[in-house]
Order: sequence, then C-alpha cells, then structure tokens
Amino acid sequence: MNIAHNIAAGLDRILTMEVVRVTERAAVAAARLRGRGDEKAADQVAVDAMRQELNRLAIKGTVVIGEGERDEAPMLYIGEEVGTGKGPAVDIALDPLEGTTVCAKNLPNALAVIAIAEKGSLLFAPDVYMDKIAIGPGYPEGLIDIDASPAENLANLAKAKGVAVSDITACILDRPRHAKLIDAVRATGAAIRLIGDGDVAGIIHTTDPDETGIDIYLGTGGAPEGVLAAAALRCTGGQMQGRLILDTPEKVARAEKMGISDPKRVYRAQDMARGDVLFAATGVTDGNLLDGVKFGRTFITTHTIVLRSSSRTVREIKARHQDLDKF
Ligand code: VTB
Repeated sequence: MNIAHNIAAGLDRILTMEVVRVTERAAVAAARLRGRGDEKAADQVAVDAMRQELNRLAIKGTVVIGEGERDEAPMLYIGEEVGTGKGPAVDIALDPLEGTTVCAKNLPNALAVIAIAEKGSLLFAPDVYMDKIAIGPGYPEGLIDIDASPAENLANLAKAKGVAVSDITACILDRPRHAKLIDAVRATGAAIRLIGDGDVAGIIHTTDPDETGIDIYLGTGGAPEGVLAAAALRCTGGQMQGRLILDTPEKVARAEKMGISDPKRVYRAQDMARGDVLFAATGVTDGNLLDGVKFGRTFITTHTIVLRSSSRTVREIKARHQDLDKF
C-alpha cells in the first residue's frame, strides 16, 4: 500500500468512511417524519442532523450546492463553512432530504445525499432548471446527445444494449412540463417510469438497470440536483449531459454572477464534478437501490451507498445502530 500514491490521488481515503455517518444521520432524522405529510418538517430535521454530523468531520469544507442562498436558508446555505476547519479544503454539494414530497408521502426513493470534491471542482449551479439526460456505464462515449430527439437517443441506446426499443425504460419526473417528452418516448414503444420527485435517485438508477429497471433518465429537474447526480455518475461510470435553462435575462445574470459565461453550455458529468469526488446516499424511504431506514425495537438500520471517483469503488453499508441515544 503506497500512502503517497493515495494522497496524490486526491481526497483522503478515510473521508469515504467518515462521510457515511453524515448521510446516515440525516436519513434517520428525516425517516422519523416520513409519511406525515409535512415536507418542511422532514427537510428541517434532516438539515439539522446533517449539519451537526458534517461539523464533526476533519475538513475545511465550503457548501457550494446547499439549501439555498444565505438569506433564504439559515443552515447549509451556499458559502457556509462546515467541518472542524482542521483538514483538507473541500467543496460540498448536499441535499439532506432529496425528495421531500416522496418522503412526506412515504413513497420510494427519498434519499439523504452528499458529494465532497476537491476545492474548486464542483459546478456552482444556480437554482434553476437543468435539462438532463443520463445513461449507465458500459456504453461508448457520446452514445446519448442532449440535442438529439428522444427517439434517436432511445434507438441508439437500444441498439447498443442489444435489445428492442420496447425493452428500454426511461425515467422521467411526473410534471406537466414533460407532456411532450412523455408522448415522444411513448411513441417509440419504450416504457416510462414516472417519478414524483427525486431525480438524483432517478439518474443513479440508470447505473444499475438490472436492479432498478431503468435504462435512461430524461427531462428537466433542479440544476443543483444535476450536480449531485453528476458527482455520483463520476464514481459509478455512466454518461450524463446537462444544460441550464436560463430562459430569462434575470436567470442569465444570476448564472453569470456564479461564473457561468456561456448560458447554453452542455455540461457532461465530468464538467460538473471534476477531480476526485466522494458521494454518499442513505435511503430514507425504501427504494430501488437502497432500503429506507428501519426502526427496530432495539436498533435502527440504515442502508448507504458510498462511492469514490478515483478508485470507482462502490460500497454498500448496512448499519445497525444500537446506541439509539446518538440520534
Ligand atoms: C427535481 C427533484 C427534486 O425538484 O430536481 C425537482 O429531484 C425539479 O423541480 O426532488 P420541480 O419540482 O419544480 O419539478 C425536486 O422535486 C424538489 O427539489
């Protein structure tokens, strides 16, 4: 084991293990309020819990994708310094409860999510929509194209997978703005999994179609969620393209302030999350890849996936928390 090599490779390896506690804790807090119909309350407890645990990490972290601007979010706002301050300088993208509505309704795939990257390597995405397309690993680079029609992308994917288009399933957020897209996909004969929320999970699901049944993600969702998904894909492999929807002068100006000079730029996963990246997600509600938090009589069980781009290791951690007081 060459320690020098590991340091040169980017982020401290130990962080991969440490970061698990951060999403576990947020997930447990949110799960206590799942199915209660109160999005805000579940989000709030997840934010509190994530922040508390994050501040125990030996990092000098800056939140670059968080709960919002400083004036609109009291905690985990963009620019907030987190961690003990003693450790490597890192950028952090987080969503303590991705899928607040699915959590409130106790539907599948609500997650607590975080990505940690080397300083300066995550896209500063304004809170606007992003057009997104993503597929999993194992396909030739450039197979999908955000500017091609859904029919073309689905045909190319089906051909590369060696199946008929009717054997492909696309994941799309269930929104009126996607009516045309949904029609176009259905016209090809492909199936659609409509999700109510949570396109970070939707995109991650493309990386394991055998397990999740999802081959491709299409449609517009939050740009911050796009960066989180890109961080995950950098670790698992797979391809993603995203383009910010800057359809008013105000949005263009806001993006410019965040350093985005070309409003039409297509970002690949490796443009949104560069360098060495860690990604962790813990299930809040049961989902296709992760189980939700389970509250037993004497212990709490959590299920987390933790990924690192430089080694491309995918770890699943099932934890049995017996010291219930710590939550
Ligand atoms: C998605 C989804 C989020 O926002 O990004 C979505 O991943 C997009 O915005 O969980 P709309 O809800 O306006 O369509 C969420 O649903 C909530 O942040």
